[in-house]
Amino acid sequence: MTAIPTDEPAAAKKPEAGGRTVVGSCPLDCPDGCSWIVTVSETGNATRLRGNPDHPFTAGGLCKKVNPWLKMAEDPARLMQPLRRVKPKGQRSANRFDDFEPISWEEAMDDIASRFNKIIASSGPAAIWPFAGTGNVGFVQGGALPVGSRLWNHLGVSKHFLTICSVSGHVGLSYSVGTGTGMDPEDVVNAGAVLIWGSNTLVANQHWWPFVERAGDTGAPIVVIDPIRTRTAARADLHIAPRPGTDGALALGLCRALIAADAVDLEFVQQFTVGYDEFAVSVDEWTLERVSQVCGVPVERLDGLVNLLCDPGHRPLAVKLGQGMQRHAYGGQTSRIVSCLPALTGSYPVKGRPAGGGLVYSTHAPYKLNTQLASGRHLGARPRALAMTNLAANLLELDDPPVEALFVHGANPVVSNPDVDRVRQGLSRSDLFCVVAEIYLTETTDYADIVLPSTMQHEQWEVNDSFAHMYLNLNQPAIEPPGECLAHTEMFRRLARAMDLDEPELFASDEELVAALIDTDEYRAAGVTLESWKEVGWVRAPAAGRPYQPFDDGFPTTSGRFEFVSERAEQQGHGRLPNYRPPAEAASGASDSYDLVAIGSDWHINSVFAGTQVVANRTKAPPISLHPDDALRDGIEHGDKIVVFNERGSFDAVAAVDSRARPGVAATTKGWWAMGINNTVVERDSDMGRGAVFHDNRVQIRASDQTAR
Ligand SMILES: Nc1nc2c(c(=O)[nH]1)N[C@H]1C(S)=C(S)[C@@H](COP(=O)(O)OP(=O)(O)OC[C@H]3O[C@@H](n4cnc5c(=O)[nH]c(N)nc54)[C@H](O)[C@@H]3O)O[C@H]1N2
Ligand SMILES: Nc1nc2c(c(=O)[nH]1)N[C@H]1C(S)=C(S)[C@@H](COP(=O)(O)OP(=O)(O)OC[C@H]3O[C@@H](n4cnc5c(=O)[nH]c(N)nc54)[C@H](O)[C@@H]3O)O[C@H]1N2
Ligand code: SF4
Ligand SMILES: [Mo]
Repeated sequence: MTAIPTDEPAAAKKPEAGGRTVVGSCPLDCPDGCSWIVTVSETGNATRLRGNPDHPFTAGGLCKKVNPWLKMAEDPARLMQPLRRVKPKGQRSANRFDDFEPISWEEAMDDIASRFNKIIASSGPAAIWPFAGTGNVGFVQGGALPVGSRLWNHLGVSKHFLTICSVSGHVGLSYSVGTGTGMDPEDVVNAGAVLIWGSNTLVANQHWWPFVERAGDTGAPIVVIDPIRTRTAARADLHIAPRPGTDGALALGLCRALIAADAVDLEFVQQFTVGYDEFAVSVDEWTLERVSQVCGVPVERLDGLVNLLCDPGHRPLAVKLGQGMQRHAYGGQTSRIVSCLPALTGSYPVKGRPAGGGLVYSTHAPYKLNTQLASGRHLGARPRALAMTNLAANLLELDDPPVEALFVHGANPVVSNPDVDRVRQGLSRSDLFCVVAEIYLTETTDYADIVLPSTMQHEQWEVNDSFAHMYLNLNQPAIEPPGECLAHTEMFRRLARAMDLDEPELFASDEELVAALIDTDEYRAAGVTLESWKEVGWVRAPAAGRPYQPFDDGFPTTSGRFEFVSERAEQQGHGRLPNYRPPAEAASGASDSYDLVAIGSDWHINSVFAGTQVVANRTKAPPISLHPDDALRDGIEHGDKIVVFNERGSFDAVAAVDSRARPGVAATTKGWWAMGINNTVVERDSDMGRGAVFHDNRVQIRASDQTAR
């Protein structure tokens, strides 16, 4: 297999330093779900972290974001004890720690318990909002269930919808495929062509790339559709750069072209789909000329893609559906449209067809964990659900009852949420009680009343799945937590005690919670026990057969088939047929403004570690890449200081004039704490699932008075 592209590939080959090794897993919101090995010295220190060479997807390498993990854990800025705010919210001292006083765990828990009890008595439990982010996406300590669910269910507080990441695509695909799980990404090695649509795979999903390359080695062309010439796009055989948010039009045009060229797999369509005839008529308006106008891509380039898709030698077709194109007003619908391409080309892994094509989006279906038991859903009902991406509106406008307390963990909304100026306003409310469990002081802890020091992954129990493979990783604590850091699970046990609760399920140990997750007939039948799992550290999800043939019994839709037409979509206001609508702000074609697209950085994942000295020593605040034609028009030169602004907010940056972004697009990366990119992003729901519209963002750019040159 092609080597894993990590910046330190030799690390895994160094001889063992001595001491014992503990298998764990990366907790970050990254599709790759790496399994890792921690070496622990005889004195109980973690001395080395490396990728697990035995894990089929990790294959021995981590990534440059996580390689310095142990350094991050020992950073002097790491939180080591509970803190209580002593300065006004929102004002930060030169030394962030000066805004707080250290307190004991007992004081912290008593403060939180008495405030929560007061709020419950006066306004009801719905006034409390547990706000879980993606800093850790595990099932025990992180945002997957999320952690604390047993307590939250028992109290009946507001439910948290983790809408910040991939929800629109999931809902969009539910109307056509019936699920977000379309194929085993490893099976891409058997693909006849790979279409990477709105994903910077080499950076955001790098452990999948070797599998893609293996398909390439056997002659499968690799196509990337992305308004930015990312590292992935630069490596592709064909790169199409549409205007942001116009992918639906492009996909409909490709469907029409396949139909017009008689290149549709009619046998598949007849046997496994519904609504094809109606769909075929509806796409007739999407000629390549029209697509070219809407997407801003020359017809000749589109022709190249059409020829490739029509070639029966390039099947099955594997489409990697990234998150880029769903972060728009009609992002859900776009995902639904793109899912039609593997259907028209007969590529989904159905009975009798080789696995190798379909959609790569999520891999959640085969895990089948007992989340019901682990989260204690039977312990109580939740009165309402609040969307993570509506934080500002929920803090500033919600009534009956208003949000009076937040318990934030693994989230940094002052960097990552949309409309950060309004988020700050909401968090500044003097009547809001805000608890943040963190590993560092962040832009968000500037608004915390109480800060709780969390353990990091190598110090805690955790269970992690992946959204790019089908192995379930077990993370075992390798070392004792430093200072007074506590696992989130322990925080919730202590909080339950401080609130005078006596429901026994609130006090389950971490190992009991881990065991609850695999307490199912399927895991039992596969012989997966906590003990056997501990030894290896990962297990292939029992429901993920090899090859993975999820549609052997039909598609999980109402009709049991892939649905080109969907009654349910029609009832829910999304149209009976897949249909294109332009984005709200992007792709306007106006020559006085840009579509701002901020994607994953090479150096950090979202805002995790992005404000630390370790990262600052390795990289600088990201520049804003502008196309040379745009820069020339606006009198901006490479290295100029610029101001990026719109009616919602502004931020300062440095321009990079290069050919990364297509004309009309300003490209940068997300997560850098001090930059304020999301000051300009609107807090608007996408069409499906209340997803965020991060890339549907029109901004203006001007040179600062003072230039860097
Ligand atoms: N190194 C690194 N890896 C990461 C992350 C990170 O921050 N850093 N973040 C992680 C997280 S949380 C997630 S959700 C995943 C996301 O990973 P991806 O699915 O790769 O999502 P994005 O980074 O949002 O955008 C991917 C690509 O979509 C392109 N794009 C933007 N708008 C459009 C559009 O309208 N149409 C098309 N066709 N393309 C568009 C962008 O230019 C970008 O190259 O990555 C994870 N991996
Ligand atoms: N403009 C723009 N904005 C975006 C996106 C985009 O593409 N463009 N992408 C969006 C996406 S895909 C996502 S997923 C969101 C992410 O947004 P969030 O879910 O808010 O995640 P982060 O901003 O990364 O913040 C995670 C926090 O968790 C902390 N943390 C890390 N590990 C631990 C731990 O073990 N315990 C605790 N308690 N804390 C920990 C980190 O220090 C960090 O402050 O951002 C979104 N924001
Ligand atoms: S961030 Fe992704 S690639 Fe890096 S170690 Fe974690 S799971 Fe692996
Ligand atoms: Mo994400």
